[in-house]
Amino acid sequence: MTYTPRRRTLNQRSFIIIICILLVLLWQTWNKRACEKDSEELVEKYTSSDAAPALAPKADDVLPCRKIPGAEDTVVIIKTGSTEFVDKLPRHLNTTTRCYPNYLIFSDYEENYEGQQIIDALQEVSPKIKEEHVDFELHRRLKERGRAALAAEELNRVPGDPSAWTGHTDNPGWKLDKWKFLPMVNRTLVEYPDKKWYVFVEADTYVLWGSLLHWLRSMNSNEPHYHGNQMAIAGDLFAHGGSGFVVSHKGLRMVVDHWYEYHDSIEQFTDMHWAGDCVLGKAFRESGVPLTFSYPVLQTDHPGMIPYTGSDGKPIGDVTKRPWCYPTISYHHLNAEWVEDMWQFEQGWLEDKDIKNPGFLRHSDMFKQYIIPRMRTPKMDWDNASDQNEVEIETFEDCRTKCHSDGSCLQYSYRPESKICKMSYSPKLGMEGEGVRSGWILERMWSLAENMPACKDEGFL
Ligand SMILES: *[C@@H]1O[C@H](CO)[C@@H](O)[C@H](O)[C@H]1NC(C)=O
Ligand SMILES: *[C@@H]1O[C@H](CO)[C@@H](O)[C@H](O)[C@H]1NC(C)=O
Ligand SMILES: CC(=O)N[C@H]1CO[C@H](CO)[C@@H](O)[C@@H]1O
Repeated sequence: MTYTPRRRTLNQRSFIIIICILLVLLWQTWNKRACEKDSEELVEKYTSSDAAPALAPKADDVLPCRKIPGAEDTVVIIKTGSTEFVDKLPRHLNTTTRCYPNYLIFSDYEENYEGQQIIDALQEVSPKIKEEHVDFELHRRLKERGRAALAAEELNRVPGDPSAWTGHTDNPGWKLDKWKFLPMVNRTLVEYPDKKWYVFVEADTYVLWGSLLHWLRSMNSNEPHYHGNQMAIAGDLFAHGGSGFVVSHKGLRMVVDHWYEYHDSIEQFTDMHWAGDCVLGKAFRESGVPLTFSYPVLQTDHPGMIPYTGSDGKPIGDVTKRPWCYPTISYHHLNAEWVEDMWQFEQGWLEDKDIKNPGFLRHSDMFKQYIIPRMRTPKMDWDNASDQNEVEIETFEDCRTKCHSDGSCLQYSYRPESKICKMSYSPKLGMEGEGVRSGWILERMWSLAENMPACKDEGFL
């Protein structure tokens, strides 16, 4: 099958649909965003901020992923923060960034980390704000004393702690985050003034590089493009930062010009706002760069949490937006182990491909090639996201039997402490979850995959 990428236009019918989606998104946003934004944490193992001499580039040009057409024309920009840095960034440096001929890393503290230059995204914020604003307390501390300045409670996260995946707005790293976006975008154009595509991600985002480049090859970077997973806060549409967003050269130029002109008022708006990706989205709109809605190609969530079907196990009602049929490019909320796992998977996927045209992955491919093989039965300390038909039962085995005897049950989870058995009619891999044991019925997963109605012309957006 070949897919002709098509651009979405807003006719009246889809306008009504979009309004509905917006209302739902707005609701979700207010409910979730406040506590969902990336947590910024640090593990004690961080040792020093001593600048190491720059290392010679690693021999990465042998990796097939570097040779996919379009790689040279694309810059990946990773935004992180000092409080989550050690937990999340090093893994990217030995996996994902090895595939990127061009990339930049922005944080809230400038340093040379094992040969990797980290840019302080806040460098261009107005001096008065940096010196006086309460949000910059952490930034001032870092500047003065380096990472040793991070307080114990800013470091006390255990890797894999699920609560850390949902973030907390009182984290000083989070308060700084919203200020990073426009200066980062501005600096990116300074560092790479003539690339075609700029892809902005966070340290817990995973991008399927082959799929991404396939998508970019179908678009014209001389047009103003800003593609992202659409969200709205108080009527301002924007691309969700954690899902990653894509900007063409033309689009970047336009927003940077806008920033140059409206620097002060944008900073004032940033001060009143809490979401930097939203502030940036507004700047894109005001500079004349439209947002292209990119759900479900770009995802806000973890690969284990993608809803491949409705909660009843049936194909999702809105057949024009079944993730099942769409290409997939990004996921969010991945810890370092997942980043590595996805990267290894993608390298394997590329292995037997023609590197000049490796094609792309759909969500349905991911389900069959990535998700099902990881549903190894049963897993301890793993929450399979089963959430239906809760019952109290004596043992894990009883829970398993109960699921098997219900023809629609696909998976189950058991919490020995509370003796709660949960089942689910929709397939999800889930993720790490302490004190939960999970199981899946693989034959049923496979037959669900085989019985999905054929896809139509879902392509890139
Ligand atoms: C990356 O580093 C981690 C931690 O040191 C290691 O476990 C992993 O095997 C490395 N991955 C690759 C692809 O080199
Ligand atoms: C954007 O970057 C340029 C080049 O470094 C710099 O001169 C300019 O001040 C920056 N713009 C703003 C608004 O900070
Ligand atoms: C990841 C996830 O959604 N897990 C759900 C699975 O079930 C537990 C209860 O066992 C829920 O609290 C979780 O939300």
